[in-house]
Amino acid sequence: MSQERSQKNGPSLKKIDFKNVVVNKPWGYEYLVFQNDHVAVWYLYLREGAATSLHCHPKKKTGIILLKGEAMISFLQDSHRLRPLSKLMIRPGLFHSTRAVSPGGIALLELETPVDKENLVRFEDLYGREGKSYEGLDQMSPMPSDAVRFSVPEEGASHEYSLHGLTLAVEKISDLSALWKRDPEEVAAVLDGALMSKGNEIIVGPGDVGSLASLLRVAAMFPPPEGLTFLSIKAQDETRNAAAKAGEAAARVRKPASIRGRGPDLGLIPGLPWRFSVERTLSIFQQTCRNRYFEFEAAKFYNTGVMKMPIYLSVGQEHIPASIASVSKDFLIFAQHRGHSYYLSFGGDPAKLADELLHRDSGCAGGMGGSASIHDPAIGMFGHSGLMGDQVPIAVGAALGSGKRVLTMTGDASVEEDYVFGAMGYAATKKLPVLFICEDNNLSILTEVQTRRSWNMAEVARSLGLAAADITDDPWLIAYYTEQYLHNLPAFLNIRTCRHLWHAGTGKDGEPEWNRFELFKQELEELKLGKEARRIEEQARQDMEELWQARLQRP
Ligand SMILES: Cc1ncc(C[n+]2csc(CCOP(=O)(O)OP(=O)(O)O)c2C)c(N)n1
Ligand SMILES: [Mg+2]
Repeated sequence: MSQERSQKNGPSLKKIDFKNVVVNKPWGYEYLVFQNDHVAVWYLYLREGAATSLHCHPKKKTGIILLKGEAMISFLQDSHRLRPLSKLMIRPGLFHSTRAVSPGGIALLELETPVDKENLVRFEDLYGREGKSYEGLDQMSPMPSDAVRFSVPEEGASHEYSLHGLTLAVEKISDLSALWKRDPEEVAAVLDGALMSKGNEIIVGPGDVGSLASLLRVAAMFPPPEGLTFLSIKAQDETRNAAAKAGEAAARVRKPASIRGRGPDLGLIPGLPWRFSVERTLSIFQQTCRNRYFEFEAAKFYNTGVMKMPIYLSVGQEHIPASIASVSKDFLIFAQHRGHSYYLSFGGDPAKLADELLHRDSGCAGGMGGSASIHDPAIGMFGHSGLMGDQVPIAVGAALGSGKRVLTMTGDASVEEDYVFGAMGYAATKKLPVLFICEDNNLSILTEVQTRRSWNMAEVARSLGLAAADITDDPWLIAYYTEQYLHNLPAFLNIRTCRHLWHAGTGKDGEPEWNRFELFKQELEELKLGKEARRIEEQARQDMEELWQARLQRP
């Protein structure tokens, strides 16, 4: 294999002296900053929006330290957002890709152990390099004179470097106890020496990256027999102050999750949006926008009098099914009167929904259901009868009879019906695969929850034996719970939300308690996805405007 590769790419990589070259990549560049017999340290720069291939090193472990900008690191199944000075270890064989998500691009250090540039398997690549090996000589240029190069100091001394508002130091030390006075948040990466077990096995060795505090904790019990050479990284004071200010600003926007009760923060998990991939976040937002603008267009035409039946719009709540459907669309669906966004999110055809509201034969229920009874066997969605809450026992019966996974949605009022409790209890007893969603907009037409009942539905569901949570309508939080609960059905999710328009019809009673659509967009700005979000919203608005125009032009 390596012979074949050296024939195609020129000399074997083992013969190239990486100390003197910069390797140009389609995403930016990288160069070697340090190498000894155990570990190679590379400096990588990625342009904004660029990404490394989804690749692995079957025989190498990789330590990553983010120095500048915000990165998204993706694995086969999940992604994590990183900010400086994030650090992580990637085991041999783990596929990963790093993407620059901040405007100035990102800079990072990668530690590879053992040193072997040929040990690379590319799986997916934005630049057509799938299955190809490391770059050849034609991609290399001379190292610039200002490039950082680490060198190892004398015992007890350190060599310091300044980079991206950080101080990096290579230190050689035999007695680590002197380091206890230092900031525990410093990053430490071992370059030489190791912490050894009593049985003489390496516990922490070259290429391992972590916090200085954890290194010292382990070293107190398992000291390095030969001392350590390690790289330490800490923020310079001005950088630290700027980060602290940014943190305070973020904390002002977001109240702590400990605030219980109805509100936009109930049950929020700090940092959750950063754990979602950009693609997934944007697809939830896109579906939300399509649902929302479908409703706005429907409202416009309702106001002209072309629709003869009442309309139940989901504006303010339209992102809830979008979030649930981002986890799985594999459900039979039993919603109630406020069901347009369920139909659209779970794969319903918007043209058929518009036709249904216009009472046409071509509607999803042949024009006979209307807004309150959206029905389409094509996507496994069953129309509501009008008797509040009766969709719940019917949904449980469907799960029992079909063995399929079922989603049933109620409001905070319909969930109060006695047959809902019996059906939930039966689902718990028979362990039926039903996800019960309550869109708790605090209103039964105009009557608030607190004037109707003193109990909490999530507690009732828990007492019946279901997994249950009472949360705000944050889109990431809904997706998170849906994902958790899919492995633990039956389960109940009470989602506190706000209806922005009248119970039936298109009027407005005033400002909603909170505006989740605006909060969603604010969070997207914080995630640096504002530009993409604006494009998606505008596209959805246009699509829905055109769709409704086209429906109305038909006879
Ligand atoms: C058994 C029954 N009682 C009363 C009604 C009249 N009704 C229709 S919708 C509604 C309020 C529904 O509130 P909720 O379930 O919270 O859903 P939301 O409209 O808030 O989305 C009521 C009282 C009904 N259709 N069925
Ligand atoms: Mg309600």
